[in-house]
Amino acid sequence: MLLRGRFAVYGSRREACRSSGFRGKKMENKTGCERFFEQWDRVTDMLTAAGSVCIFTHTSPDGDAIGSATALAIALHRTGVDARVFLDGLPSYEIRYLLGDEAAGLVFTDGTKSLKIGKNTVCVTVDTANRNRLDRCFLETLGDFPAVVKIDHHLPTEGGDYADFELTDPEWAATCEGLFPLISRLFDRKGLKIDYAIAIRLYSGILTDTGRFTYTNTTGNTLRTVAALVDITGSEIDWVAKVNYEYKAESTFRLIGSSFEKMEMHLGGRLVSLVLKDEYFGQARATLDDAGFIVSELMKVIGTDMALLVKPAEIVPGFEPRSGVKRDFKISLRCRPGFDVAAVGGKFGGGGHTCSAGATISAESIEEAHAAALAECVKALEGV
Ligand SMILES: [Mn+2]
Repeated sequence: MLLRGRFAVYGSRREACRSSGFRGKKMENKTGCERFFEQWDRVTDMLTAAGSVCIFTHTSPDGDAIGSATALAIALHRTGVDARVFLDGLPSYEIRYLLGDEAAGLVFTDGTKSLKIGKNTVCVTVDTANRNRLDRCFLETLGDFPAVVKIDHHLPTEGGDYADFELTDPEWAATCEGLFPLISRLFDRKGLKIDYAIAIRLYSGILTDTGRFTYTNTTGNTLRTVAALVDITGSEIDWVAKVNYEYKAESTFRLIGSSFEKMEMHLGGRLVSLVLKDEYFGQARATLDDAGFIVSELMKVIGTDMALLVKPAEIVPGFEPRSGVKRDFKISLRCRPGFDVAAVGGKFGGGGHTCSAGATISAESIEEAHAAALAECVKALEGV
């Protein structure tokens, strides 16, 4: 019943047929839009016919990842499809509201424990550019699905062609921006209307992936999409921005207190870096969740072109480096437009967007990981 074979439709600024793919009501180029929708119709027919649909997203999921996964699960569920989202653990606390209400019965946070793959179970990944961005436990199951569908907005990267069906457009500011016309199309065909539960999730994904509409990925289409979503949700959605950006746990403030004074400036202030050692978390009674927003704060220092944050992949209280024993450290990178931190992350097997990226570095000490990442940042800034 399910069709094997690669049916990728990429978006690209250079491809005329895609550049006007989803321009809301102003579709300048019908051919590109029709091609994309034809692919989507084919995919949704397959999903409807499938026994069940498993939705995965990337590791350390953000608002767009969880927003798009849960919005799609609810939408498919409404059309009578048994769709579930599988996560390897809970996402960070500020986006956990996306798992509530109508999504509650559709999301499983215990990795592959509840995952059952039948011969007609289709996998859909959202917001996941390449295979390695998936949690390892899900990566190993990809080959067991009769078909894999990818819906994404990242630029094509190495390891990105893991799906049988692909709907990718790098002009979408968020996967949620692309899901709005896709779900609208599906619902039109079924006589359904997008409601609050779906709209609030798509809004959350777009809000967070555009940094509250401040990043350069915010286009006219992004704002038209948001306008259509707010028509559905109503304007009483100020809480979404507050929950995502303003409210912080007490431990977060304590972590800021014990760490920010250790901030280092390099290249005359163009590069700012901060190393979050295990003991800072201990002193603040903080978790890695508390550090999630700090790299964006570093970019607020006037004169900064690039920011680097280094933290342990897991906190080890009382850690003492030992020669020859390595552990994992995570680097988070941000930069102003005109620079490319995705390339810096790529040097360490990571990646992301041009101005927002990350990677994991295996090293004996956090200082060693910091030095390695710093050297690549300096090269990127000096254009070496
Ligand atoms: Mn995204």
